[in-house]
Amino acid sequence: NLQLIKESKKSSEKDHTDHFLNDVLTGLQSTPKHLSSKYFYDKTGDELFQKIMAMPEYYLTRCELDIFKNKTSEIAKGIRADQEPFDLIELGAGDAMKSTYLLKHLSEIGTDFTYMPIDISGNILSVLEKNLKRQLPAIDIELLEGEYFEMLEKAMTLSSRRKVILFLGGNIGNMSRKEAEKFCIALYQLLNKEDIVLIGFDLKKNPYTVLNAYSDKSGITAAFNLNLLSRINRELDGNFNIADFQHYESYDPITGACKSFLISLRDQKVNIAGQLISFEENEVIDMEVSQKFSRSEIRKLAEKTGFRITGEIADSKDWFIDSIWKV
Ligand code: AVI
Repeated sequence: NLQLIKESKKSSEKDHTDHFLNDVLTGLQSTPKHLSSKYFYDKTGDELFQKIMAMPEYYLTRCELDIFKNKTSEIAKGIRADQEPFDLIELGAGDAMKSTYLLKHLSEIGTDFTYMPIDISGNILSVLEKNLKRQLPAIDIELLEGEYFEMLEKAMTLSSRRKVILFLGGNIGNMSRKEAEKFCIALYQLLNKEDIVLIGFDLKKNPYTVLNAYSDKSGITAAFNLNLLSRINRELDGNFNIADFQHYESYDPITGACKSFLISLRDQKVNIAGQLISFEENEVIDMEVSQKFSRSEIRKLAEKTGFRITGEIADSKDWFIDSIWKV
């Protein structure tokens, strides 16, 4: 009852590198300069993100864990676990630490479902597989290794059962407003009438609480950002001098945008795969947005992209919500 399905050959390692190089050069040749935080997660980045999730300042993971641990039956009700059998698809499942609580509950109440975690990292999927085999040997699992939409399309062809999509962790906050809308519309177009989506949103809260979560004194978030420059050095033959860049975090409590930048500490030229990129002293690279939402902003996003909100589960502090949407 376990299967691994990978991306088709057309997405080979070389294609990934070409894509990465192209995005990096386009981003650094733009004004203002930018890089995509989706590239944060190589092996070192994965490890740094694990450390971030364990930091006392980084409340997001603990809040959503609170929901999955303590409000599991509410989630089960929200996704209509007592109705027809379904495929439970998790986008960017990672080690599935939070969703394991739901899987355990669903199997205890005798739900008929197949768990389909999607992740770009084969490494983390094998960790997940090992954990689940040990903890929940009886559930059906299809591991889907690849990009979200490519694997979602694959999942749609694997069975005709209704789909429940989990998109946890506040990952939607790492998209710009436009990207988030495009993502939701694409999801809406792919899904059918009976399908359900559960999305994790980090709520607007005391601005200091937000800012502190992304500007920790231990410097882990700084290292997480700077690791992308090291990754460019490693994988794209770059020669960034990491000590010449400094992390800067900002939070705008009105728009809810928490943003990460790297500041160039001097005039410098960096070579990436033979291309020279010039930086002025104090010029910044826009690295990441971690968008915070109000409930009305979540409602607008759902309505604008065709969905209907059918439920909402908050943690005990009311800092984070899992919002349940129906097609
Ligand atoms: C994965 N994502 C939801 C994290 C966030 O909170 O935006 C990534 C992160 N960046 C800095 N710290 C954590």
